[in-house]
Amino acid sequence: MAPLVTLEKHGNLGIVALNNPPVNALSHGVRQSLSELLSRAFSDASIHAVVIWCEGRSFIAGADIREFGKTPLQPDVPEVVELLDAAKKPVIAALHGTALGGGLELALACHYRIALGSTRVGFPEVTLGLLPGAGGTQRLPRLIGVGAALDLIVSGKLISAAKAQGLGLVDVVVEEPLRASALAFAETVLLEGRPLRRVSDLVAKLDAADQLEAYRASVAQQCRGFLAPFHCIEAIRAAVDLPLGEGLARERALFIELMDSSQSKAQRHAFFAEREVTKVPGLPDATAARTLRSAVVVGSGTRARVLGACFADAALPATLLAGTQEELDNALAALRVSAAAGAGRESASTKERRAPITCSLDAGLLNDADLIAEAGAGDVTAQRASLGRIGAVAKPRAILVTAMPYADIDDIAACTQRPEDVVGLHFHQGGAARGVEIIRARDTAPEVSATLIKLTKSLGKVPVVVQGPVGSRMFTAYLREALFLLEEGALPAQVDRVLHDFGFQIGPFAESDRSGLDVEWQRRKVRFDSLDPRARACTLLDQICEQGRLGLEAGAGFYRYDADGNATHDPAIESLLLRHSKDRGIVRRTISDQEILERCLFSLINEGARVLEEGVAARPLDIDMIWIHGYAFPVYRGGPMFYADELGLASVRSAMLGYAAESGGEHQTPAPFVERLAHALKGFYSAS
Ligand code: T1G
Repeated sequence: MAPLVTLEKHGNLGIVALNNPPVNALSHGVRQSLSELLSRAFSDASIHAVVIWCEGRSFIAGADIREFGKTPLQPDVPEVVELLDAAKKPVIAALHGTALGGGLELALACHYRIALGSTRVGFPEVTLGLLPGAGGTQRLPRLIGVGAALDLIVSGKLISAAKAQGLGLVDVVVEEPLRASALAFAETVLLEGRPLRRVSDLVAKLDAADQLEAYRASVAQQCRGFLAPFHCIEAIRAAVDLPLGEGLARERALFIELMDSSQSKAQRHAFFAEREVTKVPGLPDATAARTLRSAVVVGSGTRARVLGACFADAALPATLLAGTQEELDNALAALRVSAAAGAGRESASTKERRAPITCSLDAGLLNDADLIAEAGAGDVTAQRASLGRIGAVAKPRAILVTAMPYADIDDIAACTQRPEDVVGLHFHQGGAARGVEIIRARDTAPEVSATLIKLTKSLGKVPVVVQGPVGSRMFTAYLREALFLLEEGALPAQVDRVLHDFGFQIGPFAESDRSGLDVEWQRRKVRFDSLDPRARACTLLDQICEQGRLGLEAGAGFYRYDADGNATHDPAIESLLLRHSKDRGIVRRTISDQEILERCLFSLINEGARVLEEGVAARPLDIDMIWIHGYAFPVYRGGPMFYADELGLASVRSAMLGYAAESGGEHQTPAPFVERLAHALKGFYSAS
């Protein structure tokens, strides 16, 4: 195996090169060798300057996250950084790819930083529930100022080399080849006798006395519930208030607090789950995708436009196939409105690669399209008929997509007589969220799933391959329990507040109003006969929808909405609830926030257990990725299945049994999988 770190002499220069693919993470082995070879270079009198650079696609992307939560091994990253900081000869860091976290901290301890133009740098630790724990919170504000350091460290965002140069974080942006440019730069430093610019010698000053408090207030809303962003601010405060040594100690203490926190454990789980989720069991990585040059979306309504826009953003020319001239004109007008609304918000790369999206009445387009999505049919029967027709005219190997969130994919696939080409596609939150479900039928060809994974990943989405609708199914169980709580005495605002405080952006009722109550109502109607007696008798959704209160777009649902979409409590809903409970013979009671939280979450988790047991989702991480990236389940709780494991399934089970006894609902009866795991003292992840 190639050595992780090498030291090579080049004239009077020493080149320390790392080689730890794929991202040169600072694993224990790397730290040991780096520390040893740097010491050697520093003590070698024939070496007058040192260049640090990395082989492969990237400079150091930080500490090795896989080592977190395990017994720390020395030297740790701070030790290596302090070794560099103490260097008595010029050290130049040569950056390419991504220089992140501990890698950028290492570069900050060097005297000069040069970078290729394509390099991106940043401190993503906050996205792992951590903070830069190797001097980054102390050196960065000294070098680029408190304001810019707060933005970089609290946001976790990556910036370009050009922006970094503008901030003074990078000294020079160089051309390929990086190695030669770095050596040339080092020789210039020696030739010109440039000083050893130690960032540690600089001072961090506030731009205004209340700068940190003001910053804390400015991020309070977007960082609601998270620990790490506020620990970052406190660490940067230490850079201003304390000498470096004490500041580093304060940073370390704050870092360890976060490292030991359940939030960071959950966010690290989410980091690896997001990478694992596209390694689909039974779908070899090497599965070749089909070539897509054109897409036709049958339909012109919201769902069709969302799909068309996503395809176009993925550089796939898309045509919406409308049924009438009026539909076509309306679709074109709506596309213009959403394009205007989205203008300026999309990234430069999306804008650059966006393909055209058009509308047409020409059904002949179905004969040549590489991908055809059915997004016009209002119900399952119409969907079956439409895809049957499409299957008959589409060319061989064209991919046939159903966009109906709760359709039985195998039933739909059979209608086309070519089930191997059929797949379901569900962009969460109308494409606004990163979550996407790729729903494969029993006979869907592997390359069809691979093609949609590739397409949705190119959009920056997190695709999850499942054997049936997962997110919408679990949401229905979650909403059903919330509706039962309304029958028993709660009000929509109370339930939503409890789930909002737990960390969801919004609660189940505001969420349902936002996506439109007609979707859940339609689903209830389709499944009515299979519902259990309590669910059938809970007619709240029917009563509300029959009044035309279909949610935000209709101006009223569980809440009333003003022209700007702001929700207000509606006494009409409260009277409806009081009347309904009375008609059902239910004596309304005061329900605690804890009961509301547990009954809603445990219903979600319990349905997740059924989804796993039936094999609709293959792994608990599939469910966690759907809920974190599709339904804004708080990432610092790791997703519903991870959260359940952290609570302990035995205690989840006993709480559910308690609620089942009280409210008599079979819904709180633990699923067989929960029973088995709880008895075995296992969790969803230890079972998988
Ligand atoms: N440690 C361990 N493994 C890592 C890793 C890391 N830092 N970064 C990536 N990997 C693995 C990843 O799991 C995947 O593995 C493979 O590399 C390719 O990654 C002391 C405490 C660098 C932008 O948070 O953001 O430093 O799935 O698929 O899309 O203050 O990876 O192939 O088995 O994501 O090209 C801070 C995390 C650490 C950066 C590349 N650093 N990484 O994206 O590839 S904390 C980070 C990324 C720290 C110090 C603190 C991205 C990337 P596998 P990938 P990519």
